[in-house]
Amino acid sequence: MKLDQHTIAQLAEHLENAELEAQDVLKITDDHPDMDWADAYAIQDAIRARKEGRGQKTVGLKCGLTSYAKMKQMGVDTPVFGFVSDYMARTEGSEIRTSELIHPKVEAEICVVTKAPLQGPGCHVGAVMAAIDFVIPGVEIIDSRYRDFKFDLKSVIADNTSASRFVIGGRARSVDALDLRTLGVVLEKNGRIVAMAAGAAVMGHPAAAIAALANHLGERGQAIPAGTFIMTGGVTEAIAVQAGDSVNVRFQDLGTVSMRFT
Ligand code: 0L1
Ligand code: MG
Repeated sequence: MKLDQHTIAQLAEHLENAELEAQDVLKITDDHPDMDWADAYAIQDAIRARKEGRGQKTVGLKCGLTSYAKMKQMGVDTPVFGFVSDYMARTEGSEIRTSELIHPKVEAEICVVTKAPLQGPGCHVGAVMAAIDFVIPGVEIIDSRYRDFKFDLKSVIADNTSASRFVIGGRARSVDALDLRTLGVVLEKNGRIVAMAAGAAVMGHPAAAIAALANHLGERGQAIPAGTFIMTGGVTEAIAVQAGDSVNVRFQDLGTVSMRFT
């Protein structure tokens, strides 16, 4: 690691304040060009500790930049990992207040809840499939804290991978009843189709994103506990939204997830 504990704590406070006050900031690598991947995740961990210290529960893990469309949109080739907190959750059909956000975008995501622990290294799609309790559709609302979405991967990781809000809807199904690779997703904004994809857009198989998460955590001596809610990453590129927009995402065999931005 290149940053000391004091700097990590300062950067965590800086980025969390940007999130909570909906104020954009410049990417942190401008002032800390030498920071490494461990520093980036340490800042994210410090943000998580700040939230948990205030009593906010961590309610899930997220994989980001896992689809080829999303990687192309952001010009990267590596997935990133973050967490979601209880206050970020919204129910199906909710109104999402844009005044609390900077420049939100929506992502359609195949999500799961696990029934067994997953431990890397060496975690693979088969191990993940055996550990999935059920599959449920979701929409993530990302909101990078960086001005004009100008960032690099380390800055994004430190910023908890732009996590902001998420909506779970539709219906939960057993993984045995689904083919996650061919599961179709159609994203509509204001009644018009703006993006579509199948589950295989996420690293060839959404379970591969979860295996990558388990292997990432395994390198840090951590595992994914049983009962964890996991978002596998947007199947298409992220779609910008603003007040007045309504979003409806149809997931094959899993129903619909809807929300309105006010
Ligand atoms: O969920 C995600 O795919 C995170 C992406 C982070 C970069 C962005 O804000 O687009
Ligand atoms: Mg996402």
